[in-house]
Amino acid sequence: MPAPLPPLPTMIVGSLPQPDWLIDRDRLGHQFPPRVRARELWRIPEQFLAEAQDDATLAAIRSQEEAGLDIVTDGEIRRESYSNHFATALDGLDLEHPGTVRNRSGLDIPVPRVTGDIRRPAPVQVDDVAFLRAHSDRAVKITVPGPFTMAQQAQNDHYPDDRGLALAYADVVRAEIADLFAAGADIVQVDEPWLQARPEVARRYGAEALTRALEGAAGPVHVHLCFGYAAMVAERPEGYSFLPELADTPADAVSVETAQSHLDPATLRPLRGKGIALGVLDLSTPEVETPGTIADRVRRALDDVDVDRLMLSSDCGLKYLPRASAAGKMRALAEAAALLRAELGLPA
Ligand code: MET
Repeated sequence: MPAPLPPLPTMIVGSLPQPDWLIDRDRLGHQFPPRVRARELWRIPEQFLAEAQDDATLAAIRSQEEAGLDIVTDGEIRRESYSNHFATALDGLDLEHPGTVRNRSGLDIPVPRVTGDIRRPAPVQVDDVAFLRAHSDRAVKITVPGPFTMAQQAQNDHYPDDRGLALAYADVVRAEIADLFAAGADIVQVDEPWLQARPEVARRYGAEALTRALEGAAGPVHVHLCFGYAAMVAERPEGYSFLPELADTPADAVSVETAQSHLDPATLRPLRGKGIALGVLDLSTPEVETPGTIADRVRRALDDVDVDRLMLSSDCGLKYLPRASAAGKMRALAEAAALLRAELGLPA
């Protein structure tokens, strides 16, 4: 069992930069993250790929530990994108003849075409979480794409309506969450960035799909919302278009970006009672901010969130940063937490 978490525990949203020797990073982040399979991006021949991914994952785990983070992830190293790894492992899809969807940058992107009932033939990330559990004594978090986001990143040629598709995704996510906790996850994070990208649709069935996916979870589930990777989405709106709606879902904590969006922390008030994973690392620049700058971003929010339920995180995944910059930012985050604990009289 990992040691109990300190106050203001630190972590990242999930991904870390993958090594250049493992995957073609130029093509990976060229336009938009892959939504269908993208085997051609990996630089390692099939027979050695799993071993190479394990080795790179180990490096990702160690870099978080060395930085001093309290909760570690697998860096999402084995995935081409945060969502396609899980989404393309499901049944009910025609991946050979993809559909298209317009993403939040206005680009038409190839996505899985749903042609039958969405089912999960086998657990998808259980081995990943078991590997993580086996290689770190710290608390471990694993991420899965959320049902609403997957439904938006698919072309529905089967279900009578998109709500039906989202609810079908919710059932497979719920089953996966159960397996991930059973395999040793301390926290499961459900990534739902499209709740923010498609707020009108989200208001119709986003909370319903999420609630169905989280029902009966055997441990703490975080829900992450953001405005997209800085590498692909430059524009940061003033505030979240979908956030108070999460108050009535069973999410234990909500993960939001505040560094790049300069989010007004008052926006978080309706979520009092839930944990908040506050994104305080700006990923729009490789420059490593000082612990003092990060601590200021946290101080801004202290009147609006419960300090005993506050966690410090990155705005989004660190996937598209240079590796050295990601390492520096994680270290600065851990140092900012130490500084704040001392200032607030909290145990280290
Ligand atoms: N868990 C994902 C990551 O860390 C979240 C992506 S949301 C666009 O990259």
